[in-house]
Amino acid sequence: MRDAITNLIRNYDVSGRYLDRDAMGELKSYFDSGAARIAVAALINANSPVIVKNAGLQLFEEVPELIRAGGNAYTTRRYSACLRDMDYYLRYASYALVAGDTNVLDERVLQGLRETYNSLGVPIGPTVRGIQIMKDMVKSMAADAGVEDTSFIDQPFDHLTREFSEVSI
Ligand SMILES: CCC1=C(C)/C(=C/C2=NC(=C\c3[nH]c(/C=C4\NC(=O)[C@H](C)[C@H]4CC)c(C)c3CCC(=O)O)/C(CCC(=O)O)=C2C)NC1=O
Repeated sequence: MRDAITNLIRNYDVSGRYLDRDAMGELKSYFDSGAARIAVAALINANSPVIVKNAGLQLFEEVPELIRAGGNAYTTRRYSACLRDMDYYLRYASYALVAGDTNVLDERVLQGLRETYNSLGVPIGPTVRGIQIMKDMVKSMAADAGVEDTSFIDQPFDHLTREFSEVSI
């Protein structure tokens, strides 16, 4: 598992370089956004059940076939498996936000997931949509809480959806 700092140091160490101006710039931007990253992680922690529940409701409203007979989230077991997956994405996104790096998502979430989803017929498009809905919710909560620049929140969610979308091609 890597974070913004270990990743940077690793890259410089590989080529035996001292930390130069570019490195200082990257470090500065990471530390400058540090307080906001922590604030958003705290927001997610305090609201995760609400975020997951409401994002699920919105997803099923947009794609009602999912919870009809024959849909992948039909039956209470699969409905809760779906919400549990959404909860995984949100929790790991909060780790990646604090780390400033998406490596934790590759290592802990995405590895092998394609095969699992394909074998169980879990549809990728609606999964991507569910992740986008959560991103929008977290961003608007952060804005309401006074976080001025919420653009850094995109990174982990977009990484998840990009990896998923590539998988579905
Ligand atoms: C922390 C990393 C991690 C992830 C990401 C993870 C995902 C994951 N989701 C699964 C199932 C599932 N995932 C879904 C999800 C959905 N179905 C839909 O229609 C929606 C689009 C979507 C919710 C948004 C469903 C319904 C199942 C159960 C499928 C089945 O058993 O038939 C399974 C199969 C085993 C199980 O049911 O527990 C795994 C491994 N497990 C992990 O350990």
